[in-house]
Amino acid sequence: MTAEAILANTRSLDAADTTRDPQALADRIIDCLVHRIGKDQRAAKPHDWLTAAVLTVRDDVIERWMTSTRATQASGAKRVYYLSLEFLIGRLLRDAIANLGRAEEFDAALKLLGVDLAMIEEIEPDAALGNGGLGRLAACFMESLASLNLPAYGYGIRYVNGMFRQRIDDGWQVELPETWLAHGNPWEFERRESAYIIGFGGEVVGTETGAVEWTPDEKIEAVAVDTPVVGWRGERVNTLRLWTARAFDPIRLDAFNAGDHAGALANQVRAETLVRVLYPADSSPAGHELRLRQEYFFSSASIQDIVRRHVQYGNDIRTLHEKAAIQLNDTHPAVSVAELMRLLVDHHGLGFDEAWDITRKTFGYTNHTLLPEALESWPLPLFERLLPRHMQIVYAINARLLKEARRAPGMDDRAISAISLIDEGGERRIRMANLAFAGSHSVNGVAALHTELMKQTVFADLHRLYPDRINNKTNGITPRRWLQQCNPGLTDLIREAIGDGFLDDASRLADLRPFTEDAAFQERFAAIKRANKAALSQHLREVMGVRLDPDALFDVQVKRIHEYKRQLLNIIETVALYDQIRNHPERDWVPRVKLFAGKAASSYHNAKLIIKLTNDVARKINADPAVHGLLSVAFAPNYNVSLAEKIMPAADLSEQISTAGMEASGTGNMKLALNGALTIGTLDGANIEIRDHVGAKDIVIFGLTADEVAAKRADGYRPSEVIEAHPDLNQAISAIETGVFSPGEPDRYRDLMAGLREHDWFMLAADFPSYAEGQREIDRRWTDPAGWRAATIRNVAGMGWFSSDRTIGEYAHDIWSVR
Ligand code: 26V
Repeated sequence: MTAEAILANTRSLDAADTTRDPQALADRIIDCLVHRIGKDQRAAKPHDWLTAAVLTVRDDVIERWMTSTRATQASGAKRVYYLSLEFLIGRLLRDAIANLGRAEEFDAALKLLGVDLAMIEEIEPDAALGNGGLGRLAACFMESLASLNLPAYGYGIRYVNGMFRQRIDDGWQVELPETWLAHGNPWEFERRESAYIIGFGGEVVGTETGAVEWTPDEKIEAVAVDTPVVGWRGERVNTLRLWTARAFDPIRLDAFNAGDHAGALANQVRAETLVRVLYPADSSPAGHELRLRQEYFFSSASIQDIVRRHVQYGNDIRTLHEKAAIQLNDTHPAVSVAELMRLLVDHHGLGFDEAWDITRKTFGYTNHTLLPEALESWPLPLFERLLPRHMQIVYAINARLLKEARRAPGMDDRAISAISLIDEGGERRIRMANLAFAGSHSVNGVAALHTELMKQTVFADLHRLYPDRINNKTNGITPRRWLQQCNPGLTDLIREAIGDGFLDDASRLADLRPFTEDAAFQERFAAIKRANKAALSQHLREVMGVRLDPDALFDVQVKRIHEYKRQLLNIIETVALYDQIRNHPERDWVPRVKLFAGKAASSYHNAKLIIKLTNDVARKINADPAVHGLLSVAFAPNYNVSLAEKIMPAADLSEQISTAGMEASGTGNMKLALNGALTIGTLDGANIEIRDHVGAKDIVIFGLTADEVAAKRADGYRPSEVIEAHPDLNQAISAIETGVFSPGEPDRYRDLMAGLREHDWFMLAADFPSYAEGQREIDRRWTDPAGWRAATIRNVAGMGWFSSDRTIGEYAHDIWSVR
């Protein structure tokens, strides 16, 4: 069949395969329940209904999936491969049925069976195979790739335990294992036929022919597990391929028969350990051997799979870059560069130079952070012990790179050592960012400012050597999940106003602009926000017992807990506000709910202390009748994609208050603004571009710029002077450090506050006065409801550009050269 015929076939499927009759769909669900789950309708538990619904929709998805795959095969089109150690996909049922345009039909069918769709959606496990922004971006990208009808595969690891579940015990974070696979996973397909051997350790020897042979002393099998990714309107279904591990030699019978039962199964345990946990940190690499093993395991399996597919379709290995574009999501898969070189040279007999040329044309690398502690590097002895052949390849790449650098004008010894793949200062380490940079034809940042800072800081010398390589691709979010699915009320209102074209082309949201001053539209817009806030309040009342007044201003900061994100700035300002309200009860205070949520890396002491402080502050403020109805504070436990889907539509104010220069982009900032929150933020990451798109008067910007932060640091910043000059700030810090919020343990926050007074690395004190002023500006705007509503509607109208469809369109055109 020709590609056109296959595509035509896909279209005709639209009409053929989907029942639009709820009764017929209900019959199919029952059929699944009986024949595939083995349950009678009366005995079925909520989980059985969920599985039956998933299997039913999955059957329809499979047809499209196969058609998509066949069409790509037949056309010989170039494929995109997105390699990421994290995919924070969340729940999939609503996503699938909404993208197929069948949500109402499923709702009606389940109703006929006495089952509430919303209820079964709520019990679907939230697949949290990621930490935060980087992982969620990968998930949004997968959805946009399918929606833009681009043939793409995501490659990652099928962690048995994803992100930990966070419980708050007496205000402290407690980490519990998340068992998302406890009831099985009806979305996935294990592909035993797609398995690869992954080697570790051993020896490398030269053979008589001059070739090199690596004999690993440990082998683990990587087995593919596929999940379909449904694009908008179901046009294309792509594959998320996650690797699981199996022992190459699962049981050693000799050991077993000799009575060493544990020893006999050691290989299996070792293999399972590899995919057991997601590293629950988003900075400060632990430098653990297991993490490097994970990185190589998934890189090798993915690269082997990509090369096999290329060759299997009859292509010459020398044309790999014409048929495959591989994007490295941060440096976590950077060892893929050496792995592809190994396959090209050792297995396919290419010369080093030719292999290097193909490798560079194939890879692109995305950087997601400039934080020095998050830049990965591996101790050379560890790398060499685990991957001896790759070590040789890294040396060879480095020799070439440094030769080129030495020939370039103006490269002194300092520049050469900064460019080197090997950090020679102290214990020798391999710099994964330099390897990824050297091995790629494109290196991109994730927001305009971040990309500029990449050129000036971490990659300054590499950028001088390769001035055309760094480019910017500002992040985006999928408007299907982050507007249509999470905020159906607002979606319906927008559809009524401007039609539903905005779901295909988010830039059409700009058509909302004529409605900004329309009183009737404003009323309905506000009523939807009010309803979303009431729903969130109800949810938080059920999960944590708090009562939040939906008529108060919902001020939210939801993201990973990190000092650079400055949750502490928000808390200290909350304490200062609390003081002011008590000192001036006669003033007209705007009732506020301060909502926080986010996880702290388990080893990150200060981040965990900030969670405790938030809860200590919440307890005192919420119990104080003097501020009752005016100020309340809540820390919602276990922030994940599903909770984000409830919070984004209910927020009035979005806190994006990182120290300028430190947040690469942010994507929560986009989700909140798209759902009609105003932003209070610094000129950092994508906040700058959000300001440009929504208009400077509809965002509250405060604080130092990135340049000013750098200049202040260079000048010798003295936070104690700033603190003493601002009595509000000083008083709030004093209250916290003397135990006003922790009477049972008055010294609990002494060191944390001393850190502020002494060095304040994140410049919280420097930004406090303008932040507090920004918050009072927010209060003034809130007291003009029509003005507030107009501003939030203009925010929604301006956010179309932040669709991940736009971002992926740019990657496709500028980096991958795919249609
Ligand atoms: C580093 C490490 C170090 C080893 C342990 C595991 C681990 C996991 C992740 C990372 C890097 C995290 C970088 C990251 O998440 N960056 C965020 O990327 C978002 C998407 O581009 C962006 O919006 C955020 O601003 C940025 O912080």
